[in-house]
Amino acid sequence: MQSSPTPTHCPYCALQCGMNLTPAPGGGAEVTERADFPVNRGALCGKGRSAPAVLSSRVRLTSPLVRSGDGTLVPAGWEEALDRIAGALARIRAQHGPDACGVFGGGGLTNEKAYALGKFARVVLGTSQIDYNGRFCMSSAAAAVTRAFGLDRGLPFPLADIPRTGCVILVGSNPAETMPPFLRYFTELRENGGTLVVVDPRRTRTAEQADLHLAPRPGTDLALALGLLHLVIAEGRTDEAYIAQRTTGWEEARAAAMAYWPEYVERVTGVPVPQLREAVRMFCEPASAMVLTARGPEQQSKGTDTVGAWINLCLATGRAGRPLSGYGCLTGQGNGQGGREHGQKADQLPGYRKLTDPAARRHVAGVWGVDPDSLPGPGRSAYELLDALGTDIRALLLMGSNPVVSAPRAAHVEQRLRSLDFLAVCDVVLSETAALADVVLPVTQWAEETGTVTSLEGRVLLRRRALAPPDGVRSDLEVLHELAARLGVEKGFPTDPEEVFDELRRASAGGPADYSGITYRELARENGVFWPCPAGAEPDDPEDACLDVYAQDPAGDEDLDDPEPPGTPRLFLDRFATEDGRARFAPVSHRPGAEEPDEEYPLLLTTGRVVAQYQSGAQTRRVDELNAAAPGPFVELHPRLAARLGAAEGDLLAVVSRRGRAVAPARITAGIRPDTLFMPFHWPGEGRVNTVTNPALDPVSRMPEFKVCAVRAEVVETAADGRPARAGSAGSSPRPR
Ligand SMILES: Nc1nc2c(c(=O)[nH]1)N[C@H]1C(S)=C(S)[C@@H](COP(=O)(O)OP(=O)(O)OC[C@H]3O[C@@H](n4cnc5c(=O)[nH]c(N)nc54)[C@H](O)[C@@H]3O)O[C@H]1N2
Ligand SMILES: Nc1nc2c(c(=O)[nH]1)N[C@H]1C(S)=C(S)[C@@H](COP(=O)(O)OP(=O)(O)OC[C@H]3O[C@@H](n4cnc5c(=O)[nH]c(N)nc54)[C@H](O)[C@@H]3O)O[C@H]1N2
Ligand code: SF4
Ligand SMILES: [Mo]
Repeated sequence: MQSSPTPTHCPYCALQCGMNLTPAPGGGAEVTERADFPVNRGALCGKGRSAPAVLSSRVRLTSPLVRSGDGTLVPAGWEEALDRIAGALARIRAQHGPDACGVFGGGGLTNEKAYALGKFARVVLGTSQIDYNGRFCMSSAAAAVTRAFGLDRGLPFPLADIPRTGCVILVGSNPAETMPPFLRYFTELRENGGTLVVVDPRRTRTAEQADLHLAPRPGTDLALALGLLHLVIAEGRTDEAYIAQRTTGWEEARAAAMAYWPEYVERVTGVPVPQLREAVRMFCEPASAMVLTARGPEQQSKGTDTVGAWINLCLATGRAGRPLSGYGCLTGQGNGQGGREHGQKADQLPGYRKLTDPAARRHVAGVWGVDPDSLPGPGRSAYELLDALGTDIRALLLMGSNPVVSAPRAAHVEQRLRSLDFLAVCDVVLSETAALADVVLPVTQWAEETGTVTSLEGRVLLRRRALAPPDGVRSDLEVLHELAARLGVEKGFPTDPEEVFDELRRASAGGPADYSGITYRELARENGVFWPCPAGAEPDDPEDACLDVYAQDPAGDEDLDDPEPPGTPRLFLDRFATEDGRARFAPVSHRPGAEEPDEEYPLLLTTGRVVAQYQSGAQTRRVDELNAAAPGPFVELHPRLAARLGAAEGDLLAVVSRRGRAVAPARITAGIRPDTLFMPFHWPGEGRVNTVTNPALDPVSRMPEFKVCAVRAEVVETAADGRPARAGSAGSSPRPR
């Protein structure tokens, strides 16, 4: 009998494209189009289409592994593996105290898993040492948005608003590679007469679609945004009435921007003055406009201030908290939004509550049935936690990340992981990090388990179980349940995701990210619910589950292709979520990157993504068709720089920083600045760019500077004959052009 398709969502990025999944007769599953989900209308990128390949037991783990006497990982039973983990955590906690046990989570985990992991750390282990890979992803935007608007939801409006605004400035985001189905929103924007401005040091496939492409030197977006604000002021384009009614802090922000004369900004950023003026004109002339940022301006040691400067530009021109206008951050991971709301972050309790807030501690401790005083305080941020492994943190439980490939200064992080007394990893595959563990637990994944994720729009979605997992694997929730029981906490860690979600609803009730009005029943009926969604009178009544009172269509009665979904699609239209309801300007000034080029390291390196690989590649490097499309790392560089280095297409280049070196073939393109190299970060080994990257942290968000560091480059082998080259490094011995 043919099984019927299950409507669900892609396991990868934050767009959370809808898809239908049908179990295949011989095992595995088939992806088919799900046209009713409005965000992607059936379109998928190659990763989504090929996602079932990672369900196959040929590429995944189906048995726990334990480190044997001779140092190798060998298959073991679940009881033995769980006993070993619980035993090690109990022993290390008894010897060194609860903070000697660390926990590291991921923004790909469902809301239920992220919630349970945070609760496990605080209630079972009693440790403050928990953080997650989302710190590497969106924390600077989250910090800036919280500071400005009082509430962090990546996009405060639905994607459906984008084609109807007048202009979008897209800063350091490359959706042509990172979210292909999202591009149609920009195509429609331009068809409707709106304009697209792309800010990226590279002429990406996204930049090629723009009306205007600004190519700043990496790490100078802060100066760029200040320069645009300067021009807005100089040209009299500020919205004084809006500033007076809806904001505070303008005078200081204004004074700071006055120092950023166009000619000075051109010198710092490399963006010509006429282009600055053109960007301001495009942004200010239409009735509405948006700024969207992604990792380009955020993954900097000044990411929080940089996003603050872009928000300032929106506030000064009255383009926030108004219909079809606003600032938004494009979250990255599948549950990048929900993963940052429910307690796996170092300083946070569920519902986006602060761990330092006594009322929040009382509320959540009440839901958990523990003494508020027993909850630990805030712990270290992701990189700082990884850097402390083997010192005061002796054991680590890791779920949903592969830092050996993805963390900055990765060789050092790898060495820290090796220096632990005990490492346990839950994963679906033997990732480079799992390969270092003392115990590896094989877990179920997206298609095999039910759970919720919150997409980049703030849309809470139900991912349904579509097929049975292979024998030998268990869910992350079962793992936490079993470990909690072994560590003396018998209750409070249910294995049924809906039960966990119902507890999450209560824990989040009244918090900034309020999910209390959202139920599995409603999610099963709807194409998602936008938070905040406080409970109605009868939260379990589907008619009433989420009061629809916040939903508003800004353009009145227009026919939306996405009929207004329940919850709160649009935030801040009446007031911002700050105490006085006003948005706050950030008084920011530009500062250089943590590491600027010098004689020894004369070039800038920036990093990012290609369409066919996902993140550390743990999943996508196991899919043949994706490897065929993107087989390995490369170094993108400009023809002029290539000539100076004596490098031809395909020559092996060593890219060297103060942290180490990565080696990959040259890919020569005129679409990159001549002072900048670009490498994607999806691969381990010799081509691992994170061996080179700088872990300098933003002082507020503690996000590392993945997008800027100083390097030199040299040819180590020519493609033509495979012989080592004699070429020197750029800056030291330039070759004739
Ligand atoms: N194929 C694929 N898709 C993905 C992912 C993946 O790994 N692979 N990951 C998902 C996740 S978790 C995330 S966070 C998103 C990330 O999505 P994006 O932010 O779109 O991805 P990146 O390639 O990291 O960076 C975007 C752009 O920033 C530019 N950039 C570099 N330095 C600077 C700078 O100093 N200033 C500016 N303005 N731009 C700069 C780069 O050239 C790059 O084109 O993608 C999601 N989607
Ligand atoms: N140089 C450079 N480095 C970067 C970035 C960059 O732009 N440049 N970007 C940063 C960003 S934005 C991010 S988000 C990080 C991401 O980097 P990572 O945190 O390494 O992300 P993934 O590769 O997605 O790792 C997820 C792991 O969890 C496993 N997994 C998947 N689903 C589940 C599940 O349900 N349960 C469990 N237990 N495991 C699961 C996967 O198999 C995989 O091994 O990389 C950061 N690193
Ligand atoms: S764009 Fe993102 S969510 Fe959509 S199919 Fe590709 S990886 Fe999946
Ligand atoms: Mo990310």
